[in-house]
Amino acid sequence: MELWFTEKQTKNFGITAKIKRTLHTEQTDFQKLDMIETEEFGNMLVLDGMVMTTEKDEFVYHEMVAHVPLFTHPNPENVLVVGGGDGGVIREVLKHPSVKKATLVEIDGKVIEYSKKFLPSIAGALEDPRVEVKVDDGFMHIAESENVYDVIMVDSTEPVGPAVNLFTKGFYAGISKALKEDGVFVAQTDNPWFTPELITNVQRDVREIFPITRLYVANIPTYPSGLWTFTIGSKKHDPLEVSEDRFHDMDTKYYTKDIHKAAFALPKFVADLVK
Ligand code: AG3
Repeated sequence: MELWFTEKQTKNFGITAKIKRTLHTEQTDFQKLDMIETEEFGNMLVLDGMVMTTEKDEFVYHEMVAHVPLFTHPNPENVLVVGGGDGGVIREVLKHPSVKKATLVEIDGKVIEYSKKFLPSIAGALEDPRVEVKVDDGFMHIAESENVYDVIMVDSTEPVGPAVNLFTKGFYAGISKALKEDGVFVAQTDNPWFTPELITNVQRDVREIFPITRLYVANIPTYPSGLWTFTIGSKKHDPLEVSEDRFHDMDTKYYTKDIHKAAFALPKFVADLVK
């Protein structure tokens, strides 16, 4: 019998993948966790029915969350990832030689545990000595941090369930306080086809707190609509003004210095959301 997994991305539309086998299913303290081996995208982490990452296309999201803010900052040494328990963003962060310490604050220890088990090419970096892993509430961690981080990345789930707080203006204000005076932050902000208001609202809130606020996009086939957005807030450094000599070679599959610039060129209907 053929088994298929469907994420209902909206009430009326979904994405479907043929299942080879289910590797793990569990209701954690925070969410339903499924690890599925799919025919097309390799192992896939699903939380509350939503695709979080797959072995085949994870590199796009993880590279674009990490490298855009890290190349924007001239010397990122102390970096925080909120969420991202699969370890993909941390793996990319560690490619920057300037980074001395990377802290991961993930609320759900089970995400870390099963990513290490079934997504080793993504989660392996969590064992690096520069990494500190905290199983804790990212919102609280931010509230308690002041003037410590150069770059903060918010690799959250959708603004339902455990991540609701991570899409509030209070959280962005906390991030600003947790950053040093020339800090940069980025958050994944969903897609312009099914959640346009979210993009507009986050942009409005971040703009009230950070002098430089911008939106960029990447193509991620397993996420709703395939066109994903990221909102960047920066105190001093403009991601569009990174000098050529700051880019250096890096082992990536999506991010390049041309993509860094091109990602900020928005289709008109997306640009209209953040006018
Ligand atoms: N975090 C953002 C995933 C959002 C996908 N949404 C959905 N499938 N409805 C991904 C975590 C990867 N490190």
